[in-house]
Formats: sequence, structure tokens, C-alpha cells
Amino acid sequence: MSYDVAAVRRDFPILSRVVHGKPLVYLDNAATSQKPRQVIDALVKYYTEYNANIHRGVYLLSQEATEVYEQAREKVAKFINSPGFESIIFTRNTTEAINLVAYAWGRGNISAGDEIVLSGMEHHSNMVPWQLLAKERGATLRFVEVLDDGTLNIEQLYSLINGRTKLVAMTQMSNVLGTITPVEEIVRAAHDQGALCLIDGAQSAAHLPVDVQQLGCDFFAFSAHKMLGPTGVGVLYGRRELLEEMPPFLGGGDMIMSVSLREATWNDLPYKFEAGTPNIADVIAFGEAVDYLARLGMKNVRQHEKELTAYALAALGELGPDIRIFGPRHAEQKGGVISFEYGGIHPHDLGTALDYEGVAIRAGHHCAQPLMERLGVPATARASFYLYNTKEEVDVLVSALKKARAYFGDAVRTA
Ligand code: 7TS
Repeated sequence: MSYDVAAVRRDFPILSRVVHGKPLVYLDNAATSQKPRQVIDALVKYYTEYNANIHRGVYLLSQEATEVYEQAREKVAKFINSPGFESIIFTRNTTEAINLVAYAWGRGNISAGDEIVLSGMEHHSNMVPWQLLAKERGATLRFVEVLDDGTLNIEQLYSLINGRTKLVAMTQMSNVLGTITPVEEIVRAAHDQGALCLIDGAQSAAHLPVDVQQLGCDFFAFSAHKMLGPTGVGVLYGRRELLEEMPPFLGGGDMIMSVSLREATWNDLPYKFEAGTPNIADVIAFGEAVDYLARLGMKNVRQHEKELTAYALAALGELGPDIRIFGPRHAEQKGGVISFEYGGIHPHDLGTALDYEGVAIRAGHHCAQPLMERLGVPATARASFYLYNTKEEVDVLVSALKKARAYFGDAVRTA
């Protein structure tokens, strides 16, 4: 391991919290990550020292705010190796980034008979916008199936993509199974048939090194709040030529070049897609989050999480036949996300029991109901790790699970 996890943990004030009398073990990182003090301080600094609207002020505060906001964009561009800042559009979250593409690109490019290829493990955010678009346009959605081992049927992907396919929209990492998908291959398969490819990077950007030029994707969407940044900021990366051709998503201030009573012309990229006063403070703080991740190095983050995931898979596996782990069983194939069922205990009961031990996990359908159906369960319990989690915390999870099993055991067996 090439960074000091104990030192990293000291940067996260919340990690020294006590819940129900127990030290917090935060294992719901796939939902949102915790924030280091550098990010929190950046928010406070902005509001204390240079709060002003951007892109319009002639006075110093506004110039400072504009400069730091635009620096954050440059940092994000570098973080995912975007060829330029023009391709980086700040949105509210991944969901809005995907909807932006569905509206601004989709409505100009999808018509009756066209096909959009998705996978059966998509988050609702990468499914519902395409359902809306397909319904409106008379287009068809096709789905790559999830195999029993939690990976995608890539052979099937090749047979689904054809001359009618206009877009392939797929996650790079499942928020339920942790599965890392072969996105480079998926992008190539889409391009070979003249289709575009959107990658849902909500999970991957936080946990893997991402290079959009190497991936070759046309769009890449992700959220700041899952990668140490604040809530309320997302990113859409788009290939410049595509963004140039797309009409605006939202109309209003900042996105225009000039406006007359009946017409308007559009601002340059990326501002054409950032209507109204943006989330200045949170974008600035996101810049700090990106710095933090870059300092640790995303390869090191991945390495740490891979070791932790391997450790957790082994430790959970030792709970015996009562535990069912969904998705890939090898840490190589997945991010630090483990969905499971244990002892016939309802995931919500399990989540509540773990909470009393200080362990925060997620229980539910994880906004992936079609995947739940494929797995044949209404919900799963899910533990998800980040760069500050430790093997000791995995041990706490395992002993809390054993305790819950002892508590619920008889009730479940006699039910
Ligand atoms: N795509 C994936 C793969 C996700 O995991 C999520 C959020 C989203 C899109 C949407 O991101 P948002 O920032 O726009 O909400 N996933 C989760 C989760 O697993 N639990 O809570 C949110």
C-alpha cells in the first residue's frame, strides 16, 4: 500500500464520530463518500473570503471566484485526461449529466426504429432517461444480460449492436455488484457499428484511474459527492465535436452569446450547457477533492480497495452457507462493492442491526430494480468501501453480522 491510511483517516473529521455508542464504520461509500477537511475548508473559505457570482463581475471578489471555479474545471479535465476544459460541463450530478445527453443529443439524433443498447445492471439514472427518450421517439431499448457470475454477456453485446444502434450507454462499475465492465471493448464495439457510447462513471471515476481519451468514449458522466466532493455537482465529459453540434439543454443566463426578443445565440463551450448561476462553492470544493485524489494517486486508491475487497470477500465467505454474495467473487473483477444476503434476514433488518454496532451499510434495491429482478431478490444488503476504510473495519462488519445472525437466527428459522 502506498499511502498512509491512518494519516488519510485523520483528514476526515466524521470518521471519529461515535454512533449508538460505537465508533462509526462507514461502509456506504457507493451512495456517497465522506469529505476530507480540505474540501470542507474550501467551502468555508469561499463563503468567508470571496463569495461572489462568477463570469460577470468586474470587481476583485468575482474575479477570484471565477478564477478558482475555472481552475476546478481544469483540474477535473486533467483528472480524466480530457483533451480540453471545453469538454467538461458541470451539472448537478450524474443523473443530470445523463439527462443532458438524452435531451440535447437524444432529441436531435434518435428517431423511430433506432436502437439504444443498455445493460441489465444499470442504475435507474442510466435507464429511465433512455426509456423516456425511446417512448417519445419510437426507438427501441436493447439490454445486454447479466450473467450468473455478475459480469456482462459481452458476446451478446456484439450481436445486439447493429446498424440501427445509435447509442450504447453503460456503466463502468456496477453500484450493486461492483462489476467492472470492459468499457474500452464496449466503446470499440459501438464505434464499429457507427454508434456513440456513453459511460456512466458514477462509481468508476471515484475508484479507478479514468482516461477518457484512452477509453475513446463519446460521453462520460460522474458525480463529485461519490469522490470526496460535495453534493450538488456532477460532470458531463463530452467529445467536443458532439457538444458543439448539440443544442442547449437549459436556457437562461450565462449560456447565451446574445439575446434579442425572439432569438438567442449560444455561448462557447462549455458555458452553452451551464445555464444560470452554477453551484460555485461546491465546484470549487470539488476542485480540492480532485487534488486530494490526485495526490494519493488513483492507482493507489484502486490497489488499496482491491486488497480490502479481497480481504472482505474472504472474511464474508467464512460466514458459511448462510451468506450469499452477489456478483464477481474476485477483487480483480470488481470495485469495493459487496452485495449480500445473510441468514435469511431481511436486508433492512440487517442494516438496522448493523447500525447499532456503528456499521453503516445500505439495504434496498440500490436504484437498480431490473437487476434485483435478475438476481431474484427484492433487495440486498450492500457494503461499499473507499480509500479510508480498513481491514479492522471489515472485521467489525463481520462480527456485527455474526451478532445479528445470533439475534435474528431463531426468529428467521421458525418463521
Ligand atoms: N450511476 C451509478 C452507477 C450510480 O451508482 C449512481 C448513484 C448514479 C448513476 C446516480 O448518481 P447521482 O449522483 O446522480 O445520484 N448510486 C447510488 C447508490 O448506489 N446509492 O445511492 C446512490
